[in-house]
Amino acid sequence: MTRSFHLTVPARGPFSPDFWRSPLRGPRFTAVLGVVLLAGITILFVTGLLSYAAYNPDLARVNDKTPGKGILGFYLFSWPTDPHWLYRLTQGVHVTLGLVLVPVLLAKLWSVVPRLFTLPPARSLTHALERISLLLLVGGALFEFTTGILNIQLDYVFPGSFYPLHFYGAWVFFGAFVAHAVLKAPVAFRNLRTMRDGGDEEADELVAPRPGPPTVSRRGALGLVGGGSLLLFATSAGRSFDGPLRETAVLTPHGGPEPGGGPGGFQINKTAAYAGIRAAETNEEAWRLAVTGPTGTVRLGRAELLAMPLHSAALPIACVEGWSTSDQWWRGVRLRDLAALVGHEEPVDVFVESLQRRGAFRRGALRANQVADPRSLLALFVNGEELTPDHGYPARIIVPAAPGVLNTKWVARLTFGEL
Ligand SMILES: Nc1nc2c(c(=O)[nH]1)N[C@H]1C(S)=C(S)[C@@H](COP(=O)(O)O)O[C@H]1N2
Ligand SMILES: [Mo]
Repeated sequence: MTRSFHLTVPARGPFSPDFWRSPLRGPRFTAVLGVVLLAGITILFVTGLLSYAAYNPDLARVNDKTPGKGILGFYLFSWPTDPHWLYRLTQGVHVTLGLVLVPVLLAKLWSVVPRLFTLPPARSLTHALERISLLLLVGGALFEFTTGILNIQLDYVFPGSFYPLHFYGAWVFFGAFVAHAVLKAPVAFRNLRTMRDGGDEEADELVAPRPGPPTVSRRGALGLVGGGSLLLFATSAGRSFDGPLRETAVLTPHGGPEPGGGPGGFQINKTAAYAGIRAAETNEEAWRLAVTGPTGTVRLGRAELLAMPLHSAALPIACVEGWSTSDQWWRGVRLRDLAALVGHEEPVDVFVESLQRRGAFRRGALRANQVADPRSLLALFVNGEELTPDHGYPARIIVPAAPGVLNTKWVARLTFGEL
């Protein structure tokens, strides 16, 4: 009588339905949280893919070396330079929404945890497949949220490897998420409809057979989750603004040290000291910018750059970590003028190298459409004064709508057209 084996042996501990007593659990509670996650995680996935495209990962393996991203990079496109706040928006949404969804995700996992303990582990092949996909779903969610939060909180715990981890993880997670949504969305929406119409809750294995006394109503529990999300929003959204609003972002570090006041008084990511930039290599006598193109290499000191036509552009810094500044007034030489100086009249890519010798951001590459934009500058001034050492003196890149990481500071060399 093997067939009835699991029915006759009483299940113990978390495997027993009686172990889970909360009267909150049920298909409706799970459905509300599930529908919020359906919308939220879809936005996270799309803005995440956009962020990856904005990073220009297919540029000569300079910006990103994720191996085998080939197939997964099928959608990559030239990131536009308009509107100039585009990355500020998409990445602000990605990071802020990711934080705000944490209480919803935790509540959702809590609401379905009894399902982890069903016996027998698999009733059939389809049931086995469904459970494996759930492992990928739960594991993928925990992995993506953890790596994302570590990246913004602890300042690149896995420098360089964060991108491939978060990128591959996102595809595994989203694959499992889509399968799960296709299977469960009809049930979830049916439950929400009967709830709206005041009908009874269906019998479901999520409902505790012998529930304990309630300590909080379902509405109250959802309120707690929503309150938690609101609190996270209120303490992190300020990272996308300057001035007093940024002070409200108490939960999340916003880049490097406090920037202080004055023209350079906006967020600093890595200081010159941290990057190992010495004044002896940036002063007027020592510093020469090397610009290379088909006609050869020219070396320009600051005085020669100042003698070229100077242009201004109001542009923000928008970091992959989700923080951003409002528009700052940059002034400097157009990248396309520097390209023309070494023989490129047509738009071309550029490879940018910094004086910085260590760290992930000492070099980067920009696409032709970014070089061509008249607002893309090798900036020498910000907000009416010389760049401060921490903002990249003697010269830095600033490009509209590009992620902050591409705005290389302390530029030493520009190589046009060889990517
Ligand atoms: N050489 C160099 N350039 C760099 C960085 C760096 O660490 N080294 N950080 C980048 C990143 S990640 C960001 S968000 C911006 C921050 O610029 P800011 O410090 O002037 O705000 O600079 C970028 N340029
Ligand atoms: Mo950044």
